[in-house]
Amino acid sequence: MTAKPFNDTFLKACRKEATDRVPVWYMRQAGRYQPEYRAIRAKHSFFEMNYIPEVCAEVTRLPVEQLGVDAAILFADIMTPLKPMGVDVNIESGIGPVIANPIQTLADVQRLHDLDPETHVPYILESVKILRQQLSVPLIGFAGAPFTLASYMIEGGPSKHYHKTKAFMYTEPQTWQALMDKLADMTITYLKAQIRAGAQAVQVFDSWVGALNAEDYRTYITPVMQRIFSALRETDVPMIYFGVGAGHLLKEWNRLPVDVLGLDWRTTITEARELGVTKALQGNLDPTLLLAPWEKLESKAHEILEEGTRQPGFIFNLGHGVFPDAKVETLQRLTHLIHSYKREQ
Ligand code: 1CP
Repeated sequence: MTAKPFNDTFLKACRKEATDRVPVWYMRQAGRYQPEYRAIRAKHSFFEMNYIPEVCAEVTRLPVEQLGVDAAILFADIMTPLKPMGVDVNIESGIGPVIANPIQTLADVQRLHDLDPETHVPYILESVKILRQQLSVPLIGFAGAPFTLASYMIEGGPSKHYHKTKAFMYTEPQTWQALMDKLADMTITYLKAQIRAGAQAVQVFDSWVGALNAEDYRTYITPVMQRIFSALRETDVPMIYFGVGAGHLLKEWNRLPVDVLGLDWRTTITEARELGVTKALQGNLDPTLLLAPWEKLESKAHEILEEGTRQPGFIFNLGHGVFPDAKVETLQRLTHLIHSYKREQ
């Protein structure tokens, strides 16, 4: 069997180079909507799937083979590196991460270990190496951003309003800073290790940072994100920054040394461009449309393709992750639609 030629459309789009078709991948493209995933998950806990590189690689490859997407994202969670740092976290089915020892004091922050990827998460690096040999599309490594990780560590699990997190930030600014610094160190070290092992792009998930207004973002978050992306600039892989409901932060984000900004469905690509965003863009189909009639999904996907392809530097994705009740066939059909799209000149 001859190996497939390497498909670099995703990497080209990250660098704002012209591509002959629009690249696409989906956040949470590996997950419960796939019967094959559910069968593997029935045999292992979430973290066990991380610990066994062959399982991790299989689950990572599944959507590439099944959907024909243009990038793979390493199968892990933003919580994966926190466990060896001393965070007692479990992924509970139907809930998400649940933390038994939430952060409350400076002593709790100081007790967190520094991450040493080679000793703490060797299985992640091994999975990256295996995947690089198996894949003919780029492999995206990823990490959670400090605000989003802190929200789980302080709340003890998923949250709606992040009120404990924000109260902590306003009330204990020095402890908050210590926590941000610790998490930023981890993010940099972890992503650099993934890149050394072979990750060809990285995405930093700041899913919940949209809970902050622009002024608080500038005060409490910009410096730490600036530090993370500047440190990663030393590598030459493209960097993507994503958050949900963060349209009001786009001007701030556009000043960060990052290559691609991930949008959710609340901000259109045209609106982002009108705000002065110059980076490559990724997004932004509302994932609930995967559950809508095909005509509705098709017309919105078309609109996004037209907006996105007005200039080079566009990667089709959802505005957030695939829901467990989406259908594999819908994602296959959507991928085909995106790949067949030709812009009318
Ligand atoms: O294909 C992929 O994208 C798989 C790899 C992946 C990634 C990139 C998983 C597997 N999780 C993540 C990132 C992640 N995890 C984020 C950022 C992206 C996003 O906003 O969705 C966040 C916020 C988490 C935290 C998390 N882990 C949640 C969300 C909980 C909440 O606050 O609403 C959940 C449900 C998990 C568990 C999880 N992680 C990944 C999967 C497939 C699952 C479900 C596990 C299961 O089978 O029970």
